[in-house]
Amino acid sequence: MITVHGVSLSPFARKVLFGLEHKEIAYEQIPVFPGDDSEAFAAISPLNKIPVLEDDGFTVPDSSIILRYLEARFPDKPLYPEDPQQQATACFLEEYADTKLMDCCAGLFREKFLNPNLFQKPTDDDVVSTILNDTLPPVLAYLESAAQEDGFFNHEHLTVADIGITSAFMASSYADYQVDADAYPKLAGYLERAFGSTLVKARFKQEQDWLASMNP
Ligand SMILES: N[C@@H](CCC(=O)N[C@@H](CS)C(=O)NCC(=O)O)C(=O)O
Repeated sequence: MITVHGVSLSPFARKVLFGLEHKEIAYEQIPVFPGDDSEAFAAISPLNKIPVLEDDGFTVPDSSIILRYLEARFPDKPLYPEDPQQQATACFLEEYADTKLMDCCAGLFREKFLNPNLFQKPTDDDVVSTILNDTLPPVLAYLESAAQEDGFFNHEHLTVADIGITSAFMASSYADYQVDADAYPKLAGYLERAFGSTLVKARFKQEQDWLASMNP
């Protein structure tokens, strides 16, 4: 049995859940929160971060490494292009989404959703303004230059690039952030297609159900 350790609203746990759901692999989830300092969690997550994947007693941390593991273990419905250059590009886009893009999207998510709704802390408007005006625009410009006009982000089938990029923008959607379609038409069009997909709709639904169970 496959088990994911990590809460669904973590953008990195979300990447793994996407991978499993795309490949139609049954899994269980243990909702470990970020910052869990238990000995049991430290034993399976040396960097003390979620997510961790468990497969019949074998454990592997880090969303990108987990997706690689899932691909090797369950090759059907591949997440990586076969062509080496296209594969490298998809992996780089995943890395870019996990770092540059995630810093912005997770910052908006933390300031505008987590802090006021779950942590009873006010939104820091200066942080939000710095992200929106300074940090995010060059990231959006790069993604606009890399996006396809149609279909998936930059390949004929869904890849880890789609998973990373969509997962980050799902985080910022909780902060009511939307990409400006006039300024970034290819990226906004891509996100409209991605957010309209069955995979993403089902993921949002599971996250909403989990949130509702936290605040009955
Ligand atoms: N590179 C890691 C990043 C994972 C990560 O940063 N997870 C966050 C939650 S979204 C976390 O556990 N943070 C806790 C901490 O840094 O102490 C991955 O891709 O899985």
